[in-house]
Amino acid sequence: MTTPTDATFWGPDFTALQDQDPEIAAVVTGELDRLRTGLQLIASENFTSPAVLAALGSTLSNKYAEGYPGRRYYGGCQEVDKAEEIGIARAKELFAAEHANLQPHSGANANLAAYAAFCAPGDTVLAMSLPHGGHLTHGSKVNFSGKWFRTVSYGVRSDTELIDHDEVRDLAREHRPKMIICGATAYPRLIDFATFRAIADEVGAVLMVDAAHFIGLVAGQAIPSPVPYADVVTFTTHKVLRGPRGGMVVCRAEHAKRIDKAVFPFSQGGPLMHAVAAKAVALRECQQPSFQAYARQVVTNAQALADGLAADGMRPVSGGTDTHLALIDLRGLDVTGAQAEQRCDAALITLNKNAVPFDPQPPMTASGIRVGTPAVTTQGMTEVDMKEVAALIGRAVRGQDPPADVAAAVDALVSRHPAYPRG
Ligand code: DSN
Repeated sequence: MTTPTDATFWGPDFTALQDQDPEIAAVVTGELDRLRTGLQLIASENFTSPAVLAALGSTLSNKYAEGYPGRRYYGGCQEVDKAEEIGIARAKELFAAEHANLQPHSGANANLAAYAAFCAPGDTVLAMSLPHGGHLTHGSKVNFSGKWFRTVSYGVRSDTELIDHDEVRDLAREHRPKMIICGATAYPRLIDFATFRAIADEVGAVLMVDAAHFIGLVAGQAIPSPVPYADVVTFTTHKVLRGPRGGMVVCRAEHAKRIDKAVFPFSQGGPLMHAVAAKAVALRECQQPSFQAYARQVVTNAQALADGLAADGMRPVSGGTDTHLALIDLRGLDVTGAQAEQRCDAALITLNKNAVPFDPQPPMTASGIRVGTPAVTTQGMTEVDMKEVAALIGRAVRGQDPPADVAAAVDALVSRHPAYPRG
């Protein structure tokens, strides 16, 4: 009988996968090779640690645990209870939050829970428009948020490309929303949470901050926290935060019960306890001083990358970045976002096409690209490397050099900073 301490039972056993399912094993190794050989510049991705991956690949995946620690609908939850309690305590400490819920399966689920906690179908919600950098769950017509709620959208100013707080205030006064959402997926600047709080207070709205993109920078104390201002903060755990794929909610104590009920039983069933445990592992990593240095370097790298691209004729929207991402308008090069994404892909540079504010192109074409530095910073790149990355993007986007030549230069760069170094 194998003891419970046997690594083959509690940790990822890749040999078993290779023996029993070579097809899927080949996908897993193929993806690892892809990560190791290219430049990963998608602003919402990162490289999790082996410790996070070990928790994800553990037998905690087997356990049903509907409910919350100490109040489950299944027996045998004594071990997974500990993981969730440890994770909740770490989240509360890290974010100076009164309450934390680690169960949302994703950022979209965390947002669904926030809507469910504070709004009823038909209520008005004021949020940033998707074409100006918002998110699908901030009122898109193809999403539950746009179908079940009356969404009023704000955007950025055409002259500064910064959030138009006058417009937010005017719309809030006119429409008296039940909830105001701030937070974005393609907005490179800091968000003025104090002003959003003041507007929410003036009209009696709940303030929800969707911090998915930047919560890792908050955890690393590289940018200000929304927690003191917001009624509820939702986020994903796999971006700068560098945890497993998933969602989380932190909120004021007065909202704790309604948030917990909105996650379970309203919108989810059994939590993914292997993911909850992996979130706890990531939160501990975020508590280390080295994570603060990492978060600061992510921002330094994004600024260096934006500067390098600007010097090469690619315009950063709003003139630069304060965060982990830059939104780049390519109209100066007469290249669309879709063309740029495809050309970069051929040169082993992974990034995404993205609409720029007031974009004349449809979303699947787009006039820009979004680049982010969470992953390249995890693999140890600095602002010096970002100059080279900017030059490689420029070569790829222009499409004049053979993609294989750019790819060879990419390979040389990433070989100096390997993702998931071989042991
Ligand atoms: N899809 C994520 C992003 O890339 O920003 C947001 O959910």
